[in-house]
Amino acid sequence: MLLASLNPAAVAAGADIDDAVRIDGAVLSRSDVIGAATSVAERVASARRVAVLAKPTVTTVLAITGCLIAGVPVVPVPADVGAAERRHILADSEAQAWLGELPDESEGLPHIPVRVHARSWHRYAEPAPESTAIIMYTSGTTGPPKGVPMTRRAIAADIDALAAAWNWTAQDTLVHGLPLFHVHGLVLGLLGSLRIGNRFVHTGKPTPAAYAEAGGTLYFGVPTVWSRVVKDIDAALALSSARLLVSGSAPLPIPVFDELVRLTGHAPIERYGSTESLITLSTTVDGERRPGWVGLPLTGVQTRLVDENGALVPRDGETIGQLQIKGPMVFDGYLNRPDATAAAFDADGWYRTGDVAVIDAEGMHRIVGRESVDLIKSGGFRIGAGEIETVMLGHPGVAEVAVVGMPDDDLGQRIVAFVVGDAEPAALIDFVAQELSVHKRPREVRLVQRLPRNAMGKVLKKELVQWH
Ligand code: MLC
Ligand code: AMP
Repeated sequence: MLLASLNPAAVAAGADIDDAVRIDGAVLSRSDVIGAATSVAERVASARRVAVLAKPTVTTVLAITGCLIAGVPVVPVPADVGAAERRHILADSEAQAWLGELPDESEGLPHIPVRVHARSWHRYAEPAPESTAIIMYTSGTTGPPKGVPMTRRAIAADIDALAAAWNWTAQDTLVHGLPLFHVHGLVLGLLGSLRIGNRFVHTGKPTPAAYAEAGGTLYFGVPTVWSRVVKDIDAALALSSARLLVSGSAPLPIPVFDELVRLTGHAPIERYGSTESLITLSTTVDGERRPGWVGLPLTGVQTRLVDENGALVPRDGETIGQLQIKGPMVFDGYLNRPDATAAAFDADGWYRTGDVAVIDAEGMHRIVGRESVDLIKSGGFRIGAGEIETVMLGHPGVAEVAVVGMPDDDLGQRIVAFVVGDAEPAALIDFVAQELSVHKRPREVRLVQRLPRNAMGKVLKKELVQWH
């Protein structure tokens, strides 16, 4: 069973807990989750695919869990989604209805409400391991986000591998305040908890104070969260009673790692992954936790480094290569995108992560960066420069635009748009927020006379980052 802790027979026989899920001021027992989510399952069972506006609420938890019980693929839509991105996700995924909360504009789809207090004790057969559980949208360097179908088998394999690496058990209380429309918050945080059977606390926002108050044993955060925690001494001290602090989704700066050790007494666990591959590398509960390094392959994972010609690169801890991965959690291909799928795998089935890394003789991995400057990580969100540029070029005040990720102490990278034109910067930022999503809007728009270009007319983005 994918969501193993939601086993109706075991819960009826006494394996219930009063506080399986805490979110948005509500507390659900394990039998509440089973009863209410099964009631959702009954309502969606005939749908082919449904969309869920994934705000951090009980409704979202029950909607997604209900789809997993019924075996209906669910499309989590970013809680802060804008119009163009919403239209794209709905059209591409062919979702047939909105389940749970409705967005501002339903795009003509029918609505299936989630009744938080309804209960059903119908028993569903477990869907096939190869069936699609979730279709999650993620940005590439160009074009609109691509759908990544995730099988139940991949999700189960990933959670089990992480449980082994972290000694994650039903005795844990897992705390995070991350979005429920990405791998980190949804697949690891929520589904991981419902599989393993630990208590799950969602703090709404991942603020240091909320983390400090939650009294967890296991905490998940993106590096921005941890860098804010170490600036809040009281919150950091409160986390010393935890068992494990885990960082992922973007590089954890070494000074933040060191400050966490100093203030909480915990060297954070670092782990690495992506929407396509789920989590594949991690340091372990009883192994070395080396600042700047993301650890060893999880159970079943193989990795290799290659150069531009596909030749293997030595594992000497110094030579940089393109990171490729195989493993039971890696996806099979993008939805409706055979071209992108073909580009993502080599002839032997290795997934090209797009990251460059080094591996040392012990098998420890360090992520050096991305192959492309056009894939930005800001606050742990993956954002395609091309996607923002396309939207901005649709604004009448923009003649040319180049979007880059500038180094930022808090966010890792900050989205900055260089624009040739006469648009008003604040209006342009709002325009992107309305079309794509709030977390994809540039932090800054800089109006310039011209963009630096090479002889072929291509914008020199690395120069743009360095000049400014
Ligand atoms: C933001 N603000 C702006 C702005 N951008 N104001 C004007 N112009 C802009 N361009 C405002 C916000 O609305 C907010 O206002 C305030 O500034 C602070 O915003 P912020 O700096 O963005 O902070 P916050 O909202 O707290 O977001 C930081 C964060 C968030 C860390 C909480 O980035 C986050 O949730 N990241 C998690 C991403 C994630 O889960 N990634 C996992 C991908 S899966 P106000 O008024 O609201 O305060 C993956 C796989 C793996 O990667 O390996 O895990
Ligand atoms: P996403 O699809 O949003 O999960 O983003 C995946 C990308 O995030 C990876 O390809 C990496 O570039 C980056 N990433 C994830 N975890 C880490 C990490 N621990 N260190 C550095 N980069 C990371």
